[in-house]
Amino acid sequence: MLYPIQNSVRNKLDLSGIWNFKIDPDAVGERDGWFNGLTGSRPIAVPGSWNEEYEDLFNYLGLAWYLKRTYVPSSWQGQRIFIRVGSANYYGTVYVNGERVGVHEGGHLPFAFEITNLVEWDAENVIAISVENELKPTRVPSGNMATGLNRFASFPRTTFDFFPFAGIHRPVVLYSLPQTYIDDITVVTEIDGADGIVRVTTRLSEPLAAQGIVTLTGGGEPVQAHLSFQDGVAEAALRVPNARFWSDKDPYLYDLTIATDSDRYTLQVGIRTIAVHGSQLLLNGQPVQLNGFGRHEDFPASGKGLNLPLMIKDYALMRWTGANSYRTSHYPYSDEEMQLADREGFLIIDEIPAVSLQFDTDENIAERLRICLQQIEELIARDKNHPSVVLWCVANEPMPRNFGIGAIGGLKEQDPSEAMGKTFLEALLRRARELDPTRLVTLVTVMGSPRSWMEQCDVICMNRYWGWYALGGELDKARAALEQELDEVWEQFHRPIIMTEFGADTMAGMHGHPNVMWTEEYQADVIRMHLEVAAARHFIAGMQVWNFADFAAVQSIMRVGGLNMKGVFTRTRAPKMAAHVLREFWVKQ
Ligand code: BDP
Repeated sequence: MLYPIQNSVRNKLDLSGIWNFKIDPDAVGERDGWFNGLTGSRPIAVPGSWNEEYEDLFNYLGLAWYLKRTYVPSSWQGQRIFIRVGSANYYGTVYVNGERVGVHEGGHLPFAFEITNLVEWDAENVIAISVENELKPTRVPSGNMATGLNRFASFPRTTFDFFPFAGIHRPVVLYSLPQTYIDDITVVTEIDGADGIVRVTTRLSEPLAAQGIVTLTGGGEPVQAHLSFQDGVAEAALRVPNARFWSDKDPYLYDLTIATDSDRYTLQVGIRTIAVHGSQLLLNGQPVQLNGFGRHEDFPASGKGLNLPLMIKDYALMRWTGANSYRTSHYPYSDEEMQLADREGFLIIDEIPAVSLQFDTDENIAERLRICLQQIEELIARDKNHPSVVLWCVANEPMPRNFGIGAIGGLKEQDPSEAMGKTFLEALLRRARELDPTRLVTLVTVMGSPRSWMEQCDVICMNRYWGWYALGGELDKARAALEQELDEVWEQFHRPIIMTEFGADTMAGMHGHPNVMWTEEYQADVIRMHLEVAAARHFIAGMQVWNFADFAAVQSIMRVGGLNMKGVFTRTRAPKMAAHVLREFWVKQ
């Protein structure tokens, strides 16, 4: 799915701003024609999460309506017009001038509908979007169901540890395209000595025979190839002599332009390869470490809404710690984040929203599998051309049925959901590999889950809380347990390991001597211990601290003030002591 751009042929109109808003707890809006206008509405920001904007809506996850009136520029007449929603969490329905144009299920991924025949050219158009984020066992991620963690009752009843923010979280744009347009581009790069090879597959909106040109600019002489479309598809391979390869240290981007008789699209392209060799991850054939964080799209007032100044600040702070990588825990981040990662040289583990998958009833499992496969397809369609994305992650912490705090640190007996989970997870890994054989594929495991779930991963990704949920306060024992587990996993799989989570909740400003749990000193010690253990092991290919910043979780006895405080920065981005420890290890002098 190509990101809408403005150029000499294509147009876009960003509808971000203040919209009218009204909740619809009794779901009468469709019957009563709310798509034509909202009475008694209040203002709301798009993008944004309503839970952060209005105190009385903090816990509201039901149906709500957004409405905006806009002219469509008359210069767009004769073109095809689309509406695109960057993310509506969880279920969005779009109406244009009273017509229901489409629905989308699942948050954090964009969707678009053609609306050419519905546009009014001489009047304002009424755009309405209804969104609801009910927590249900059949959704991904799931909610309102029994889990091993229910004894720590939380509200709202998620199965996952972040606040289920609701709303339109990314921009809504109208865009125009020519009658026959470039519908999709897939770029695959290879390295041949000093040269780069850029393979480009382009698909038109119609299955036509046509001609075009692909041009790569940005390094010396432009490189061009002719495109001959058969049934709407054309392929070309460009050889770039003495190419400048994209990496975290030199994130060099070329411009790739496809031009046909009617359309034109420019994409930023990085020439790079990613592979696993023995215990190492290789970027352009050289060993690389993925050091950084698990993060969240989360901030006061904006919630999960796209927040551009925050994005810039977060990248600057990550750089300041010396990080070169993060995981989009626990859902795809915005298009704009991925573009910035390309430009700033971050190596991304790109994850679908499959957090805390449960293996309960056959019906629920079948439904979740359908949604996960859809999410993998949509994610890869959106992000396949980003050089920053090096790994697809198809699940975070799928939950063994016997999971419980008691089992953390060692689920020894056979879990009843092991076989079921393995079949499910391997179906996801397989699908991701089929759709993109050029990247690595993984899933992230929880402490105590069956090791067999890791078998088909290219890279082993482990979340481990030695020194926090297990052996808290006993860092010597925690170190020994961590060392033993890492060594065992290496012995079993002989594949690179990335610790995708480790850390400790920490109340900023709380200090202690001795360094007890929750103090800044304790978090600094936990992180130092992990980085030392990793440094002594050749098979560790990355260390990602949980979490970059404190973030909104649900209310529970585990989460002071409703926050997960494992951030090395506070929610408003002040560093804790641990941030300085990261600099000691990661900032190369
Ligand atoms: C892991 C989850 C993450 C949580 C973290 C924690 O992957 O979402 O926030 O633990 O408990 O289980 O802090």
